[in-house]
Amino acid sequence: APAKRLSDYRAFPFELEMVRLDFALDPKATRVRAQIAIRPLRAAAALELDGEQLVLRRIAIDGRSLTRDEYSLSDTGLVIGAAALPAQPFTLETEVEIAPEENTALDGLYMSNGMYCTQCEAEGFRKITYYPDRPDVMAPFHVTVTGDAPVLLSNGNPVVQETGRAEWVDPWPKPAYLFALVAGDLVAHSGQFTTRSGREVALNIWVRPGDEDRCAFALGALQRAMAWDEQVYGREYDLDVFNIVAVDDFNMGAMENKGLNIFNSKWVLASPETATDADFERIEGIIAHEYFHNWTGNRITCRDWFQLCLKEGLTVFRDQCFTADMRLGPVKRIEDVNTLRARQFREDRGPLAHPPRPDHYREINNFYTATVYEKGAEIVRMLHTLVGEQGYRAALDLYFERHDGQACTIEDWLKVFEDSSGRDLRQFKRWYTDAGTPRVTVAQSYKDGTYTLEFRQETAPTPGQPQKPLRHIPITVGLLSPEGHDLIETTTLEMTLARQSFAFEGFETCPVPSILRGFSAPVVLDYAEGSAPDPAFLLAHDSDPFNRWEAGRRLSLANAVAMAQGAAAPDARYLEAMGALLADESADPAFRALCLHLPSEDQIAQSLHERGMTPDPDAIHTAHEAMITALAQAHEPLLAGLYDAMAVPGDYRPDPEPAGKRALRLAALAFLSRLDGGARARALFESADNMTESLAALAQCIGAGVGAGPVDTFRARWSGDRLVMDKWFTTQLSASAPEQALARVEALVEDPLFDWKNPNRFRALMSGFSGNHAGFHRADGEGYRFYADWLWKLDALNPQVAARMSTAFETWARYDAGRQAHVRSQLERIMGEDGLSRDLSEMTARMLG
Ligand code: BAL
Ligand code: ZN
Repeated sequence: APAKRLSDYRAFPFELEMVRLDFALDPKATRVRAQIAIRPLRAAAALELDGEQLVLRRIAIDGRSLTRDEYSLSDTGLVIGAAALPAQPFTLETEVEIAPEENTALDGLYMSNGMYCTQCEAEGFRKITYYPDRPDVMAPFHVTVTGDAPVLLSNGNPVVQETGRAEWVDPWPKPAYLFALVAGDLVAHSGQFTTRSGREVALNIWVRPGDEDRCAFALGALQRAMAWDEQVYGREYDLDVFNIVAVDDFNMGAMENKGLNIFNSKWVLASPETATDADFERIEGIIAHEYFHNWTGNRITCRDWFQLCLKEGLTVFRDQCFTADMRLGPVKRIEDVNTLRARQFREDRGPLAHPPRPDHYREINNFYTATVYEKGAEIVRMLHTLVGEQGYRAALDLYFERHDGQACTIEDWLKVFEDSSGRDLRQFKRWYTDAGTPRVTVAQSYKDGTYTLEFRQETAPTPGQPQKPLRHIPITVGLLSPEGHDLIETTTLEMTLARQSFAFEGFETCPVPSILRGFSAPVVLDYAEGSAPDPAFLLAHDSDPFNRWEAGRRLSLANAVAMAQGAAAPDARYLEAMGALLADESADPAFRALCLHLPSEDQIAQSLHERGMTPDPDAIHTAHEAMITALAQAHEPLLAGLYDAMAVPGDYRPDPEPAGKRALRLAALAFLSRLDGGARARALFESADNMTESLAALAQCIGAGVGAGPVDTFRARWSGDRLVMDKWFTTQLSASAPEQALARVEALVEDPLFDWKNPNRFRALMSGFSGNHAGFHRADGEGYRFYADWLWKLDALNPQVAARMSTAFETWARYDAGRQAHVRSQLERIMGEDGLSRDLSEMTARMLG
């Protein structure tokens, strides 16, 4: 198929006034009748409807069946010629048959554990009925469902609920990608919320019987999100019910269907015994994210899929701010930047780099990426920084007022900021249209009391974009005295030129710069020769928590890079600085835990590549291990003290305070396990009453090589719990020694619990393996071969997940010629296979370049 292009956008020449759908459910032959009230907007236009894998039984206009020459059918849709269409409003009726049971791609209407469910974003609705499956076509829906399931759900409010039959009305015009239907044997964990104008909303979390005691946290998170959106954005919920359904087989994390969110059960179900602190935090964030889409995505949607980051970048930013408010703001910011660098910077440096708003694609499902989501959120954050808190709220108020009920573009979005703030954002728009991570280099000088920062910016070419115009970059800075006190108020400099200087006057001595506070722009920051502040000083004194952490990371990375190139040990100043931080009881435990997390091996490889060197995965692994051992040896008493002091007495609570203590305790355990042969880990594994400690202890037991005991015990205890078993698969691979990773993964695919058709299980195993950096990047290429075999196998069943998982190969150009040749031969092998999906073929072709 040829690429779709942004420049080809044309408005749809019809308006849909009402959509009535009638489903008669059957696993093998579900019948879908559609009655669509259509108003022509332009004379003599043909009516183009998308449709895939549908068996057409009837098609009529205003009750008259169409003759075969009045429409044409293809694999991708149906076109009714203009001659067959009335000039006045008319009703189109169709009846199709589909087979949910045979739908293994989990896109459209499918079955999971005997339950019917749907996933329509981006283009799944066309597998349900013939329809203009594009986000700019919005309509109210009236849905009737008949079937023998006890619970029958769709979007909107229920108007009929009888045994075997339900009707749902969604009065808010919506695009088809937000349609949802669920039918099955489900039980609800229920609650309610009263909106600020007094609307009573019934809240239900629907799960399989047996899971209802794992819903309370998600329900509370939903109530907190609803209150937060009223307080912070002035946005209120607009239906009488809000339903969430947990589904075991799901391609995505969750989906914001209007009034009927469908969630991967991984991101709803939580109990202390089965979910980790990180899971609890993620669940809260994802529940909020999907809820927030009700306004940013549903009430105001995207004109076309090129604008995906309009809803995703904004909604990620909103969920980040929500979590920051619910938990520890600075810790959340550090976690988000870590994710951004690990996923988006990695994407931006490789063959899959694309702008947050791409201008062409073959398969839109391949663009649900870190660039669209996480970088999209960074762009909204920069707008927030540029116009300030009040300016941001004014812009958002205008956005909702001006565009409610519309399908919008990035241009519309930027225009509300321009109109409400009076700013010119034409240069800023580059962040949306251009790929690549800018590199900002700063040089400092000091003379006669004046301190000057001179910045340079450059962005390397990315696929299809050889020229990189200059960006508008907000750079938030502070200046510190030699004693570590702030000398100025934190201020944001706006860089718009290739080279730009900013002078600060009135200093008796040369200050110490704290640059890019809060990570005010998604750039790589470098220092010119002689201009770098001492990271140990900033780690000890910076009042900006992000930059304090960043200083520690700079130190860690510099040491890791040096050791990967042969340095025998980390330098003494680094060990000393980390020790001082560990001992700093004024620093939050969660913050100290983050400082103790060394950069991952993949991050070290990326850092070497950024510095023009070829990473050697084995040397990186050795260096990483040696750093952990050196830190452990240097600070054993301190670490042991923390391990004991951070134990949290009493019942488990997933709150930020005890979670922070556990994080620090478990970070200390990771070091101590290098010295005690895994004794502490083993004891903790046996005594832990919560999954956070249990899983971390399991990982350390594996790393310390205490034998198969804990691995087998864990499996025996949790074999009936699918979500916990996913963790078991992942942890064995991520924690195993690289030279054992391939043998282990080859054994695990033979485990009867490895259900490769379940996306969570497949991802758990394969991401665990590819996350074992040196194990995956074996010099003999056998890791690549194993992985490619499975991608190809999965592609025949579930192209979306196969394509998503193929990104394990996106970094291949970093490595030596031998590894490159191995990856290339695997990608070429996949490319040469018959029947390859459009999803995986696009990804493979882009990676081959
Ligand atoms: N719209 C797909 C899932 C999400 O981003 O919320
Ligand atoms: Zn989203």
